[in-house]
Amino acid sequence: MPKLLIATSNQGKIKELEALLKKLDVELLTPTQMNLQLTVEEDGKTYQENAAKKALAYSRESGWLTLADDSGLEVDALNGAPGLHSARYAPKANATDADRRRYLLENLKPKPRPWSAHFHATIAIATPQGQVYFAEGNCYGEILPEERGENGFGYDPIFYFPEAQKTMAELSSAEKNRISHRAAAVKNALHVLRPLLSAG
Ligand code: ITT
Repeated sequence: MPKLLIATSNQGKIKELEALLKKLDVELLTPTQMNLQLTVEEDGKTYQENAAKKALAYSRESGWLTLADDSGLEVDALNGAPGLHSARYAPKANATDADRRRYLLENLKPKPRPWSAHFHATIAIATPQGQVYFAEGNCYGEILPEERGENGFGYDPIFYFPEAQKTMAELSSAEKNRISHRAAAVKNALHVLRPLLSAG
């Protein structure tokens, strides 16, 4: 069976990507399973640059076809922040997801509602030969002033998805995996992934 390394240290992403890639005939590898601990500096100016950096670093190190995800939350009233910096968006060191949600709400407080926003995901697929392919996905909604729901990760408890009338954290994982930015990006990546895996 062909193998695909998922180049992320974010457990929430791993869980979602495992479910989203289940229909492919592929054995998924994780950095932990492979004892890979790489530090990739995410200093790119775009999601593509950061996703490519992660995918190429892990692919080079492991020798396997590798998929990385660079994603973020873009809030219109904050001119697209936290965006590329979503994972590091909080003034204090060692901040948690909860700290980042609190900080975002503090910054939004003076702004008039509704606080429209979208999640973005860029997936990069790197081959051991060093080629990189990209796929993108978005999910549109609104930031709520208080948290709702226990599922998901990151900004999910404050991201309201109007079509379901629920926050991302109130959706089941199966529901989130039907509508999320990551689901859309994976869907767009399949036409590249399938031939790469069967050529593998
Ligand atoms: P890797 O780089 O190891 O993949 P990371 O968490 O640092 O893990 P990113 O640099 O891509 O990944 O940062 C994405 C951040 O955007 C993530 O940490 C969350 O804060 C937020 N985010 C992305 N997708 C999300 C989702 O589906 N739900 C909630 N928050 C999300």
